[in-house]
Amino acid sequence: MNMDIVLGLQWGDEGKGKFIDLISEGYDITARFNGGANAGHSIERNGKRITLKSLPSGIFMKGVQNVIGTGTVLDPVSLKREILNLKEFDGTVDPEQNLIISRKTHLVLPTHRLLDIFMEDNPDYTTIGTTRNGIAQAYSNKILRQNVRVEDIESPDFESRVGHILKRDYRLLAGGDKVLPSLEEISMEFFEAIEFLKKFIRTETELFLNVALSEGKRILAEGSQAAMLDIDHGTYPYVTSSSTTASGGCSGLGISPKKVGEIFGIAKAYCTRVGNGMFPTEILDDLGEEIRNKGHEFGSNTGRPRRIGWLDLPALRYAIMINGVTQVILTKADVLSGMKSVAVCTHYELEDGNIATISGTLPENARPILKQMKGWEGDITAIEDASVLPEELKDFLSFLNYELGVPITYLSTGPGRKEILKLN
Ligand code: 2SA
Ligand code: MG
Repeated sequence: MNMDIVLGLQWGDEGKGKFIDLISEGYDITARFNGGANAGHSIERNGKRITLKSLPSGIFMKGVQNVIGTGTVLDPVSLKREILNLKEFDGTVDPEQNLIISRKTHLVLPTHRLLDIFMEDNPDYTTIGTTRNGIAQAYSNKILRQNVRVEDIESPDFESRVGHILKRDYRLLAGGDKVLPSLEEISMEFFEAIEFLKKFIRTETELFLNVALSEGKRILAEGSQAAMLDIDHGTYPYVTSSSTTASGGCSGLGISPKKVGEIFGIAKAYCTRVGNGMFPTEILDDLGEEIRNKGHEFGSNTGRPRRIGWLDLPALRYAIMINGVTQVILTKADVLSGMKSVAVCTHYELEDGNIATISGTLPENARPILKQMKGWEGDITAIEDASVLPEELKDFLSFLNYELGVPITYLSTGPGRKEILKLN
């Protein structure tokens, strides 16, 4: 059996949660391979919405095992809050039975979060526009080989090791002008959350997942953030600190690339981005505001307004290339309904007169070239048969199919759980 991967192709918030929710019934295991509490995967249950942060989307399903993989970073305080919230939202969920955490996952410490805020607000550092969850600080301490992992919580010297790191970090933080919570306060909250974490299964998930594959079980790897936020291949430095791409799925879970099956790439019919960084097709006038409001484009955890832009084909082709995407899922076309025309960036014109049709960065002084396409009218959310979609939307889809060279297999037609159409 193979592992399939779902990932975002733009700057996040493409609607990964909804698609995963649709297909996860066909899988035995869903697994997170990157990121942590910075993610926000929105899922609808019984007409109500919930945003998952560190938990995989199959957590609602009894028969599905949910893995928090080695490539993620885990904030015990945030996880505790997330699980308690989830139980309140749906009394039937039981993560003690169907959540499996990698022993090798690195922990996010309370000072990682405080250092993230400190660096974001300090003019001596580049402001990235992070979610302020301490993600970069946890990953960088992992790379420095100075951090603690889930397996360490059983060690008799865990408290003293963490205590040492917290004290050391507090000395760094003392240089800032922020009023800090007391060390005792954050330590207590952290160690209480560690006790809570002990209720859940912790194991060598590499082994668990590979054995599962050999037994014919189906795994869905669930990417967080998106290709253009990848630490290596994204728009550095305005990226997150993990490997968000398909190869990150393999390294983050310990699965061979030979065992990967489908790679589902999720893209919105327009683009959004939160945080700083290049955004060639950004719409800076009232239209951007209109799309933001219509599409509810605000950070699902932080509430930050998302920047809006036209669909960027050079960036999308690049994301499809580096991920080896086999199917594209297009979301939020309904948000553009009723517009007279819809634009798509087909290529960039470079300063030297050359053009770029595929690019992971906007070269200095390049100009995005927009193609105007006829917009579509009417409410498409109720449509259950692709053949009756408005002709202009069909043209838009065929244009994208042709330009991307990968089939668009699903079209999300509205925010609701069922509002998604299988194409062909
Ligand atoms: P971080 O916190 O260190 O990972 O931030 C670094 C950059 O990565 C971006 N980033 C995101 N972009 C979109 N959505 C994200 N998740 C949440 C959501 C965000 C929220 O689903 O809405 O609630 O605001 C996410 N996580 C990280 C971030 O904006 C920085 O550009
Ligand atoms: Mg999100």
